[in-house]
Amino acid sequence: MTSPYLPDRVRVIDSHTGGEPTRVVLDGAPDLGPGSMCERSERFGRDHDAFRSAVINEPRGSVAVVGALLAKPEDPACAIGVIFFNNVGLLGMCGHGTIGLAVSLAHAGRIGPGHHALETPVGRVRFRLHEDLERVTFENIPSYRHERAVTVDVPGHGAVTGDVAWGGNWFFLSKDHGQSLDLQSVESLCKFASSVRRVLSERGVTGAGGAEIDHIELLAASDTAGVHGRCFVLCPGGAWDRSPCGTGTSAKVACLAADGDLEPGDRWRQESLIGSVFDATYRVDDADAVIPIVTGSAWVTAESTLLFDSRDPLRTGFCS
Ligand code: PYC
Repeated sequence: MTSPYLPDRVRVIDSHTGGEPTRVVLDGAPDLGPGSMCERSERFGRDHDAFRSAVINEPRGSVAVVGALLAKPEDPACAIGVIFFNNVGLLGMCGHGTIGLAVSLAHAGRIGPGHHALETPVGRVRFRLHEDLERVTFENIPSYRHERAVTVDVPGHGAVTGDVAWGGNWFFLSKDHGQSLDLQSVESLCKFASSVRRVLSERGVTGAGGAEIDHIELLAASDTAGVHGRCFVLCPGGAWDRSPCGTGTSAKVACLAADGDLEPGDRWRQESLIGSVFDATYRVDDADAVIPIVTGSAWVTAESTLLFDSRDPLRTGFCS
């Protein structure tokens, strides 16, 4: 058996977007060979899981961190290619990660303010880094509601109704959950949302083409002036999103648009459990698809070199 690819050192830049961390891998990434970003992402997931885990998991990372692996874009319209990953696997797209990536690349002197295009495994994402080098506005991939008002019976809770929507990841979005969306309740929110996810899977409720719904988004009204909604998002590896979740905000915008509750250009401001806010709107493209446009801010928290000593029994990380 060949030993997994893991260099001795990997340089990273860490940031947080509304409290949710992103770790951009600057060097030391495995060679993923030729092909589309989607093919290379599959190769990364299949052949380099040890690298993913080593960079993102404890003891060098945590369950909340999302990694961004830079990869040469295939799409000539894109100057940057990226594969997002987390504590348990890969993400199609990541909104807070896109904002963190943009601010981190600016910090590293690789991009300046202005318009850029990013190739992700699920499509092209355009973004604008604002002059303050903190704010980023990204235009997500086409987002849509797949199923409206799906009701499942969650043991110990009863009927829970929500929509299934795509915003770059698959979401079940519910306003009808009976939970209190505050920081003190985070443990019970995680348990509740995990039960919802399990029941959806058991009942065969999926995204398009049988795709697993791996994000659960609970929504409520916000008490903050000028903010339209508050959310809790459970991510695939059991972590909760400290930010308002860029792909989750996109999925919400797609549902609002489908219900006729948000017109193109109107604003939807969504806050997280810790009060960080994403400002969203959308446009309709030539194919009549909803293109969510999301703005948030990120700050760099560290420039570091991760060290992987071959004698360290935990060099490939662990997930608690
Ligand atoms: O911001 O899209 C997002 C996201 C997905 C998972 C964690 N954050």
